[in-house]
Amino acid sequence: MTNTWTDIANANLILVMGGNAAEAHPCGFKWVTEAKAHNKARLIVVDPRFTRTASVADYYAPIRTGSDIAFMGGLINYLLTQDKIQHEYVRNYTDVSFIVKAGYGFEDGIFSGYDATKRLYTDKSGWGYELGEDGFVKVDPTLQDPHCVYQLMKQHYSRYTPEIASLTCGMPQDRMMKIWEEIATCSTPGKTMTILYALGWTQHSIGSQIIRSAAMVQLLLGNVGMPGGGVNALRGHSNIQGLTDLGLLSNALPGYLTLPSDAEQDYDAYITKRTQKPLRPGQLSYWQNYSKFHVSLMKSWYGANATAENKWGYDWLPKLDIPNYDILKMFDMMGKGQVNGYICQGFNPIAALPDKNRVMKALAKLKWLVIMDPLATETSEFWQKVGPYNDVQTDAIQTEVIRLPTTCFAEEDGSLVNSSRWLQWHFKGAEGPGEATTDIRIMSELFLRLRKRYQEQGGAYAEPLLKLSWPYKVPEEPSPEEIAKEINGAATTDFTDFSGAAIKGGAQLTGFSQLKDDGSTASGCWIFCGSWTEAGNQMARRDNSDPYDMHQHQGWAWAWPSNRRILYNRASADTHGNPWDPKKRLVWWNGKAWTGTDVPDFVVTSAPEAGMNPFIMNPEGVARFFAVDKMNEGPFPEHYEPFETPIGINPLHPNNKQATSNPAGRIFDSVWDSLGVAKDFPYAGTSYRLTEHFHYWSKHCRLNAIAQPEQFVEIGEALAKEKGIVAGDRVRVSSKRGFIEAVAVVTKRIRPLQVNNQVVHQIGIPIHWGFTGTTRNGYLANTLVPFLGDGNSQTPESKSFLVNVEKI
Ligand SMILES: Nc1nc2c(c(=O)[nH]1)N[C@H]1C(S)=C(S)[C@@H](COP(=O)(O)OP(=O)(O)OC[C@H]3O[C@@H](n4cnc5c(=O)[nH]c(N)nc54)[C@H](O)[C@@H]3O)O[C@H]1N2
Ligand SMILES: Nc1nc2c(c(=O)[nH]1)N[C@H]1C(S)=C(S)[C@@H](COP(=O)(O)OP(=O)(O)OC[C@H]3O[C@@H](n4cnc5c(=O)[nH]c(N)nc54)[C@H](O)[C@@H]3O)O[C@H]1N2
Ligand SMILES: [Mo]
Repeated sequence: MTNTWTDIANANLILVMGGNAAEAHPCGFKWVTEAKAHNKARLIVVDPRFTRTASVADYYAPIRTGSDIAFMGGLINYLLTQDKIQHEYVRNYTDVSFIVKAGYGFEDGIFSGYDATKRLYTDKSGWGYELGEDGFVKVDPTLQDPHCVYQLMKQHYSRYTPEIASLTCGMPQDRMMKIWEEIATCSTPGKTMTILYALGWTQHSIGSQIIRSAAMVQLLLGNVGMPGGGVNALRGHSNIQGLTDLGLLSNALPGYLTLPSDAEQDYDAYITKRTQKPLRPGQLSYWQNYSKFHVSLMKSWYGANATAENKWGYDWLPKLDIPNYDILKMFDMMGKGQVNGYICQGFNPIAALPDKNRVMKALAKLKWLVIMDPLATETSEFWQKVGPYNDVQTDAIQTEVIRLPTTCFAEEDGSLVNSSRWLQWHFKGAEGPGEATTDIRIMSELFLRLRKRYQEQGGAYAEPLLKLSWPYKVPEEPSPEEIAKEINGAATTDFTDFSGAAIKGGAQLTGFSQLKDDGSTASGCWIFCGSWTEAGNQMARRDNSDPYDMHQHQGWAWAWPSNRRILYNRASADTHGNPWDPKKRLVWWNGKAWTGTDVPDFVVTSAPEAGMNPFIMNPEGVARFFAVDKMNEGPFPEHYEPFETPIGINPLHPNNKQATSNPAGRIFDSVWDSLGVAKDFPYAGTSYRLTEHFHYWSKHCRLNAIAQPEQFVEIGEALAKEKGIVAGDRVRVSSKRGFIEAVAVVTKRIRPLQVNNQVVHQIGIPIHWGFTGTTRNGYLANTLVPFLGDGNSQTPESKSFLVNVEKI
């Protein structure tokens, strides 16, 4: 989230689109209720289904899965043509006046630089700003230059008329206009809209671009950095925010630092590339501190072994031979027999990943599979035949499965990072049962045994293991406190920090501005620096007071970065440093410094006259409508159809087949044959969760199993009638990849939509059933979903795929 859960209470308008917060985030949803009750906020919900969130909305409109960019593009066009934008904000805090390189182009759905055989934009050289001889961006403050971002954006979205948007989304035009008009009222500085989204936006082959289009809307309205504004990802598992923060993706390092590629063997070049100089005079470009964060990380991992002479152990970092080893790539390799063993920790891939049958075949190619989990999961049992639900030939599977039972979060101390970026400490509630041991212990013992083996016998490139620092009191089981302190970071020696303060060697650091690149500081994750200081564990704080009545709660837990609750909050004040509206005050210039109800996201001594801009993580200091070369399918979001489209063409590019679905989506050659077409599978399937279950493990709990005992699918009344299906019938839902059977729930909550002059029916498929646990056995919903994903995040397209439905 750019903002925080509690800040939703400051919103005037709440748009829930691409998520079902009342159901999937029932606890956080209370802040929506709070905004409605005490701020007279209005709630708009846009979802293919009339959800539990929709049931408490002021206004609801249906949308076809996978078409949100058409809606957002139409909205951008509406805001620009009706002049409903926050002018001063847009002019000063965004890139509208920047001149784009002459090489940038867009024709019939394809941006410049596309290589159709590689299905990638291999030449992104035109996707950037024009730089002057002084090294700074060229601008046209009049916004008249046809190649400035404003004109290019206006031109790009002029195609998204209300007619084409409605035709693509299946949302009636009058309903669409009603929502656009209401959103447009938030372009006045005193009124803010917040957007809450989750998987309804991410689980698409164009998911990242949907979210970008929402960010563009919020920038046009001047709603980023504002109380009650922002673009807010409601995250999933209790610590999934922490997972990305700590760099657990294949191409990441902690704190959003990045792993080098094979081509980056030279340490100095690696650092220089990531240390971008400011692109505007007088601007701060915060990533200029990259080397301080990186060296502190290496000192944290390798201790005294990381020295200036060995470039802080740079050679010990893996170098990527391909951009990333995401989960689709790993299972594709596994399926090709290129993976011997797999350690599966707190993950149930056969249930969670798309195309269950493909995943199962891949697991069967492994020599060994280690499962670290408190439960017997579908993945640990993948080799067992369980009626029709897991139809395998057990004796043909040779994979050796080893189960290592772990405790779960409630059986250990530790911290979780929630959607608000709050690190909250939690305390052990019970001892784990039986042989269960903590994940920390299992991983530590594995490491110690591997290290011993390498020490005794040597081996290929042992240094990364042998040089690791392991300073814990009990090496077999470091305590959560020791690890948390290490992640915060400490001085490795006496030193003087940026403010001139003398820091004693061994002292816990108070914040990332103290980090240095000369080896005198260590920090396992720079953005967490400040979470465990000499003053103690900040994550365990539970002060609920709200002195400014702005719902910021600075004393509750600890938020990264620097206990800041709202990112980019400098943008909540105008160019003179005054809040855009006194009721929406976050930070302001008091004549000497930036101060406020939140920790300023800025250089506190930089006076407004100095002209430094608010978005200090970008070298140009402003927010981008034009994504330069950061996205894989183009600088402006463009609507593409799901890979399995119920209408067969992209209404925006009916004559260009190449632009039907995301030209840079994540798909492997072997997958094309497993895709279905509307002739055979006419309905748009979408999968989702229910309050009563958590994925695939709450079905092991008796009470949850009682609350939702049996697998079902949701079918609209009109389609049910057409198919002769009545509530309670058993139906078969099939895709090109397989089928599931379940009870039919016939409902008014899913209506047929008019899309591109044809009727599209949508089928709702909850995800929670499987063949372990105490609910009735069911089929894994992911039997149906295609094995492909988003062009940037590689997230599978679990929200839009083609199915057929038959009564059994
Ligand atoms: N009770 C419970 N809570 C959970 C979880 C759980 O399993 N159980 N899981 C947690 C996890 S890990 C996550 S990631 C979150 C997910 O949280 P959510 O994303 O809110 O959950 P979902 O039910 O997957 O899907 C959200 C909604 O997106 C809609 N949708 C589908 N396609 C589209 C589309 O193209 N456009 C739009 N606008 N909407 C669309 C669906 O109809 C659905 O109502 O929930 C978390 N919370
Ligand atoms: N079709 C479709 N597929 C989806 C989705 C969808 O909406 N539609 N949603 C996707 C999303 S957003 C998600 S997050 C995934 C979820 O997919 P998974 O993360 O694979 O699902 P969970 O059932 O939450 O599995 C987590 C496992 O962690 C175990 N566990 C709990 N605590 C601990 C612990 O402390 N240590 C260890 N080692 N294990 C522990 C649990 O017992 C459980 O087996 O599914 C994805 N798949
Ligand atoms: Mo998730």
